Amino acid sequence: MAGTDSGNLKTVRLWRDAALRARKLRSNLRQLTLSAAGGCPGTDQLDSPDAPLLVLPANIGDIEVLNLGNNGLEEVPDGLGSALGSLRVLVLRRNRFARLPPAVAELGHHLTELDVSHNRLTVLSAEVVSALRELRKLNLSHNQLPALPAQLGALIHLEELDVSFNRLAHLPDSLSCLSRLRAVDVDHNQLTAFPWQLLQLAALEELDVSSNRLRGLPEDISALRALKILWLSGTELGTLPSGFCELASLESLMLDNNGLQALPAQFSRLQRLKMLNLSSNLLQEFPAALLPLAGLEELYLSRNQLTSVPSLISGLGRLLTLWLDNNRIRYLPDSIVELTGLEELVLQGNQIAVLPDNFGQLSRVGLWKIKDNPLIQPPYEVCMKGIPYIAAYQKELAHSQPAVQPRLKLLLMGYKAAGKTLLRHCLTEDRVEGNQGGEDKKSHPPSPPPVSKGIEVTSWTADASRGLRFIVYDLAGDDSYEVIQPFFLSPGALYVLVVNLATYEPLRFPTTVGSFLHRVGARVPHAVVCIVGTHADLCGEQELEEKCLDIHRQIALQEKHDAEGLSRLAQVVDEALARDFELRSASPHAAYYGVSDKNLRRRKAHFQYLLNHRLQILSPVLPVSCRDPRQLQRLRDKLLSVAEHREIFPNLHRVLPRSWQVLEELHFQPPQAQRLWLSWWDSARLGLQAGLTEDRLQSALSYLHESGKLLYFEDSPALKEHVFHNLSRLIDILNVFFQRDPSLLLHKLLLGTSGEGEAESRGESSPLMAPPAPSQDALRATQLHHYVEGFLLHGLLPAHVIRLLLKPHIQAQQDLQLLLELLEKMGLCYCLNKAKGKPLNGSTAWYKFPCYVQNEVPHAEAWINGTNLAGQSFVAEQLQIEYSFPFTFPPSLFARYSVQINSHVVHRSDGKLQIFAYRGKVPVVVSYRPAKGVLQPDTLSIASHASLPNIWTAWQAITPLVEELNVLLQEWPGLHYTVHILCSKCLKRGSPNPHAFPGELLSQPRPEGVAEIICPKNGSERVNVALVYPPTPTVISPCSKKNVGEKHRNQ
Ligand SMILES: Nc1nc2c(ncn2[C@@H]2O[C@H](COP(=O)(O)OP(=O)(O)OP(=O)(O)O)[C@@H](O)[C@H]2O)c(=O)[nH]1
Ligand SMILES: [Mg+2]
Repeated sequence: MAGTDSGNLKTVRLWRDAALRARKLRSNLRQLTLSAAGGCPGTDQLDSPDAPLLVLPANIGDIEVLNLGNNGLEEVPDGLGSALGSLRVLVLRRNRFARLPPAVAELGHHLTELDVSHNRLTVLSAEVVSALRELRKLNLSHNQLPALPAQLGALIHLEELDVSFNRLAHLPDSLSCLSRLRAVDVDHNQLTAFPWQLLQLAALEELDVSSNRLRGLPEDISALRALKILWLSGTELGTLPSGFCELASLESLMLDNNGLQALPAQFSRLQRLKMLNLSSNLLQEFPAALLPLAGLEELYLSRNQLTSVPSLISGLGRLLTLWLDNNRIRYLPDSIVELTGLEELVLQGNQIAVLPDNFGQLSRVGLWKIKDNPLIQPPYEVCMKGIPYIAAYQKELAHSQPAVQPRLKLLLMGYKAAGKTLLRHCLTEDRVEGNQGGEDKKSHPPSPPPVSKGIEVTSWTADASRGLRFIVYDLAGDDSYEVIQPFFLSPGALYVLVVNLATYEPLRFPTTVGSFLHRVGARVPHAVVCIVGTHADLCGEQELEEKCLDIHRQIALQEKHDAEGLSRLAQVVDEALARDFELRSASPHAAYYGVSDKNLRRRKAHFQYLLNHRLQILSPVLPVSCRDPRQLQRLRDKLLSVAEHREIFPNLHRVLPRSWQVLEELHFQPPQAQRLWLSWWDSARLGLQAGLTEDRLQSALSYLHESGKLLYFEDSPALKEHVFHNLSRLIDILNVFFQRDPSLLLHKLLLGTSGEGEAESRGESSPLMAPPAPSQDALRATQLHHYVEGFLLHGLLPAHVIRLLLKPHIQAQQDLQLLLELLEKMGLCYCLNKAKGKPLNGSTAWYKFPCYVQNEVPHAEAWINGTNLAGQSFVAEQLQIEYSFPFTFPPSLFARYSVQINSHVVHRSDGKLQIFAYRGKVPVVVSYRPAKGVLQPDTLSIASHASLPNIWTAWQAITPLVEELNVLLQEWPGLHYTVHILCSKCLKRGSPNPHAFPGELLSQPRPEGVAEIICPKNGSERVNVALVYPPTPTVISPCSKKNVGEKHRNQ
């Protein structure tokens, strides 16, 4: 019926009543359902030019219920009127009738129910209507009726009338004569005032007038004394007349999506009210008139402007459901815990920082939503887990001495040689580059650039007096680290984007600033970012000012461009939602053709989320010279003040339970401190020592992850079993592979081999080398050089060479195995010649690091049959799913994806931008096309082909790959991307710009009764439905986001 929310809120109870009613009327009747589908297999009834013919079987004179729904009919079968002498119920819904079939009039003297909904009626014939004099139930919804005939008033037995979703601007006067009407639906029409005719219907129990522009209600609405259910959603009401409060029978009332700022004082007279929906209004105060409504069971106040909840709310003792989300509520009254019957409590999107004590009393709450609140006590991680955890936390807090431990994760990001590392040293070691401050810079040129050590992490006690510590992550700027950087970006951190002002120029904004902001925003929506400009000593005063201003201006432009782009896209979704699903599915030209309301609402919600969680960029740009102690001090002070700002980092000052602190200490004590990582079980054991049961450990680990102390990827199925507490060792190991420097790699290998002889004598096998002998040194170096080359060109390394590289980190053979498994789980490499979990039987395992693959195209031999390498046309039908990324493409997504799909494919061959492989015997191609200017965004596509009868094999080949990409993309909750299914016909023709069907269709079942879809690019061409919809829908809608990466922030 009414708008989105009310759709959810039309409670089970209402539906159940309706279903019962329908069954009551139809019990024990002889029924017949006729369908044309069996007669003409494979025809597309909605689009075929000839309407199907239905033939009535003989001897149906005693049939009482006839269902002709869903047949694409324009006329009823011949002889219908005469053949059905006993018919009482006729269902004609979902056909193509433009008028009421005259034959219906012949049934008039015995027909009690008629359903002509979802047709194309533009007019009702007075003659047919007046013949239906026995009718009790009439459904005309979802047609195009501009008016109803006066003869409707002659149907004096009518009890239920549904004329919703038409174009009615008025109702006929005669309607007021239908004194037996119990239920009327006139929602979604074009009424401009409350129809006076309805006021005469004293028997009316259910009325839906939603989505009409009523703008007000008449005072004498009080006449509807029998009314139990009233829908007034989206009717542009600003106030309610006092007569409204006389509707003493009301049990369910929908007033959502109006402009109500208050309720009349007498509202409390509606004592029978059980369900009240006041969502999406303009209430600034909790209406006091609700407090005496002791019978209320469901109360919805979402999306208003409430700032508080009165403590008298505890008087609503029967409340089962309370929705208060998306208001401005800062705290809850202590008495709320007295609502012990509550089953649903929805509080997300408010300003709540502290929950009242004894929350555990609300133990019946099953639906609990609290995300998007600045929670401090209990901490966010605990609140997200639900009431029992909150209860346990509150209990512990009451019995232990809490500790405050302010600590913030700080990430230094930026283009290579921006000055991150020097800045980190100068800030954290209280040192000044060149010692002399800024005074005599001429005589002390900056020291030569040190070789970047890669990513580093250090702890910095920035303010000893307050005990404030930063855990500083220095994320090396070279492209080769892109694939591992995202692992370190987590919510709740302070991001410092470092820009070299000496080399900055406006044209370099996208590479040195813009892309980093996009990246952070895509990974950690709503992150807090400061921009620091280094090398200020090398710039003149005016130059400095101009460059800082330019950065500032371009950031604002980029933000504006992105936000406007998103708003426009959200608007298109809104427009699609405003149209009926049927209408949207009637033409493939329509935006979001065939996409279900549910998928559209999800998409809308995601746009809203993206718009509400833009980066928090703290301006202005802070210029600094690492040679000037005063400027460094100013920057330190600035970072401290940002960290201390309670609105920016409310979590920093929260009180933590003692057990969390003990847990942290235990992780960093020997012997576990030395280990590279702990398994989740090891951590759980430490948790028990600290007094944390297993179920409460998760929150503590999430806290340690967010505050930078360790890495714990609770949302990654592959990594959540590990707790990475030994950060510097983990990072050292990762750096080994991503320092793309041949001489350094060679050096490491040579160092690695130097102890080989000892290893041999201890009986460890070394497949690569014999014991060192001076004559073999040169040979060995050449061989190693060869491996290094292969690595940097093709990303290939054999296990024994990896072992040499990791020498310092490996004590035993199994260490290497564990490390290789870890690299695989992180999606950094895969084993070329080993099936998962199977031993290699002595042969050398080769590992492939896709981020190093340099060859432009894969070796084409692997790809045969119907090849489209050079754009020739295909013999078979081609399936292609295309993901496009209009704002930013996640760094190294292609390389990560390349690893992720390995378990699904065989005979693969990899290029820098393409992978050819097989799923069983079916070929698949994954291609990445980098952006070309603003008009052509980055795209990633997955394709396969097969003949039409076997097209399911191609779907089987690509569907798991699509699902895998959807999972990977959930690591980027702030990313906007679109998914499309490219038109096979266009692809076959070799069209450079094939039509794109919405990717949401992948997660929807094939529409019933549709065999072909017209391709809008070439209006007459029909695409088989099997080329657009997969045989079984995918589990995750490609465009929906679970926000997995941010789960504990957003559930
Ligand atoms: N004159 C001057 N030189 C600086 C300043 N900051 C950094 N440098 C120099 O700039 C060069 C690059 O600095 P790094 O700190 O290594 O840059 P980075 O951002 O860590 O680089 P990557 O680790 O490769 O991403 C070094 O030679 C630094 O000494 C500064 O404020 N003034
Ligand atoms: Mg550096």
